[in-house]
Amino acid sequence: MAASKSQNTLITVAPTGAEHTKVDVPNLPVTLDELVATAISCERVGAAMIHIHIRDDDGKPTLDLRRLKDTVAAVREQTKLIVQLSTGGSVTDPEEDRLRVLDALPDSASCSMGTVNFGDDVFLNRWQFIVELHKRMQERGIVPEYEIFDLGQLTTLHRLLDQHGLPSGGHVHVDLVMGVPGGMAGDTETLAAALRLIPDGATFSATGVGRTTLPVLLAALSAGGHVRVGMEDTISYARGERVKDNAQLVARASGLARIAQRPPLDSGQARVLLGVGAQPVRD
Ligand code: KMH
Ligand code: ZN
Repeated sequence: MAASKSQNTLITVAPTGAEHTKVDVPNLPVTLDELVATAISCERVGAAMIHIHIRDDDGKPTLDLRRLKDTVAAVREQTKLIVQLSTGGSVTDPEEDRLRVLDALPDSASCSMGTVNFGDDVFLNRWQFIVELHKRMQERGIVPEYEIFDLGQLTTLHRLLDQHGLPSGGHVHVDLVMGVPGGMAGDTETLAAALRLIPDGATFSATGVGRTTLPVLLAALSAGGHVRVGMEDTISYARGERVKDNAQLVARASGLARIAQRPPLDSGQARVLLGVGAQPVRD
């Protein structure tokens, strides 16, 4: 098995997540206006895709369909970014709400490949639920990003593709989410182990949670992979220094990608790479 190595780098920004609170992290983008402003600034410095979790009026995670649709429309209106909605939500979200996310018809959606301890919580992803997510994305023409929290989940991905076929667009793209307390470690050795299990021809992206951000970013770039950065995964920029905003993290990733001679892909190039259709034409 061999992951496909890419010449250039897809940078995904994950600006919000479901875990941090606005009280603890005041610069976290939680309103639609904040999210759109973040999307614009991150696209300017090299992001081609945005992985979105939304919040309600109290800043709490929500999977409200109306809000999700409005968010997809607003980000499409203001940027050319590939819009990826999270179907992971928060650890307490029921399966039917997570499935309903797909009715907002994003370009892409996350599809987690198994259950994992998630800090003090459990992020539950039953096999039947994974299959349902995969099939609904096939039906709706939504391109999945298979989220991998531990090595065995790559075996599950093979089982899924063997039994239920390729995703919409025909290309397999994996995101290794490393360094979650309860999941795989965020280091070069673990990344190398994961690469041996990635399906032939698939592309991969990696993100390191918390203090594993930089080791994972550098390892992924050196291995021909793509990267995800953002305040969903880390709120510290350096030891003792808080992240200023998401664009700061994207700009750092872009700079390192250029140093690695693998400059950022724009969103048009990223659409071709991932098999995501062109952005819908606006009325
Ligand atoms: N918030 C985590 C429990 C995803 O977006 O698909 C799950 C998560 C994965 O963030
Ligand atoms: Zn997420």
